[in-house]
Amino acid sequence: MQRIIIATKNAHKTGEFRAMLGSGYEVVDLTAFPELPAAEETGATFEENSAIKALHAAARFPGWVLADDSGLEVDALGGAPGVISARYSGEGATDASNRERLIDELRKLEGDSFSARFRCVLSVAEGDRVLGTWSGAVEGVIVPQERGSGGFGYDPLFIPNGESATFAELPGEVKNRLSHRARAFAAFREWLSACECST
Ligand code: ITT
Repeated sequence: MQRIIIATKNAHKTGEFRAMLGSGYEVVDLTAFPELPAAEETGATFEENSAIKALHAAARFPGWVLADDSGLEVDALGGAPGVISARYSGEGATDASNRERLIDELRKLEGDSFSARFRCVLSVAEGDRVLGTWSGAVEGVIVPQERGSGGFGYDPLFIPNGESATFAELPGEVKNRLSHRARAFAAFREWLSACECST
């Protein structure tokens, strides 16, 4: 069985990668290494933070590591929360407190649905080198009331274009087909199958 290290402490992301990879892979994330300090996400873009996380883990583990930096951009908020999606509500932020802040910000505006997209940038690093970077996005709208209990993060507020349900209401298989992460991951897999290398 092939082993893949995902440089994340977000078990929801790992679960989605595990589902997208299918059987045949042993997927390990950083929750298995609680002593490992978190990478400092000081980048101004998803690309920079994805590379920071991949290199931070690759310095500590042999072989390849895959990192995911992702977030939500709401047009009416000038692209916020963007790269600070995980920390939108400040110190001690949780998914619930971040959603609450987003709803508060949107209630200050006119309208009841707001164009938005999720973005994901994946990086693979080995040692001190980033071997590749792949991006994916999914367009949709944000509604300012929570719907559904699946997924994580902003999923209960996000309806992807072409659907009438939020990512938290849609089955996981649907999210894992349409999502920003699925799209970035498909690009990564295409690269993987073209390059004569293995993890
Ligand atoms: P790691 O850095 O350990 O990977 P993290 O959750 O802090 O975990 P990010 O810095 O990439 O990861 O922040 C991503 C945030 O964007 C995440 O906490 C969610 O709030 C949001 N997000 C990303 N992908 C999402 C998705 O598929 N569904 C809902 N929200 C998502």
